[in-house]
Amino acid sequence: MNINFAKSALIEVDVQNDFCPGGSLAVNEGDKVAAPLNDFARRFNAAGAPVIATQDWHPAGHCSFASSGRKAAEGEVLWPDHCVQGTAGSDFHPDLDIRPVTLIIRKGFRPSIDSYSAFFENDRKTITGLAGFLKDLGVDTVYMGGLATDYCVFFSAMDALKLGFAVYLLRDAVRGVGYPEGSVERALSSMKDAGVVML
Ligand code: VGL
Ligand code: ZN
Repeated sequence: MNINFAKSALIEVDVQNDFCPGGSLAVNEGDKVAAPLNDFARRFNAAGAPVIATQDWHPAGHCSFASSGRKAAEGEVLWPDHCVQGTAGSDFHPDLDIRPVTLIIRKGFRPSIDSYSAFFENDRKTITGLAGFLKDLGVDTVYMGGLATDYCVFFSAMDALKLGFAVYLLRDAVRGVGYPEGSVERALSSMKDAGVVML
């Protein structure tokens, strides 16, 4: 694969303990994304290209937790408590090599807005600042992997396209939640239809 490192960035989405086996919102084989991502991250780093890791970073009692007692809106999923700021579950998985990471974007820290995407929170207006960072560096292409295919990876990839980036999804470096049934397949086909290139 020929990567133009001068204009590309790698985005590693939410490779955190709570999304891996043993975590509170465990994704099947979630830990398996670390090895292929490490490979890419080392290559990007050696070439001087940015490597971004995102971190789901919720305050206790966050509105996305079923334990908050809130009623889910139509089509909304509430989750078990996960990635609470500063807990072991919110740490990057120990298999993820964070040495090549040049920027960590934390999201979902506002008590009453959830944030799946690395670019916009779920109100679709509040920005994380990642687009500005990438554009400032002259990046026009993003390579992406991580967790979960059907939530944070999906929304990040779709937003990246809308923001004008070319998007490559590292297929062996993503795993999905699979709830509701079929959500991984739907996410993959929507991404493909929208123009995400599968690698
Ligand atoms: C995620 C559900 C809740 C994800 C984050 O990283 O895909 N999913 N919070
Ligand atoms: Zn979350």
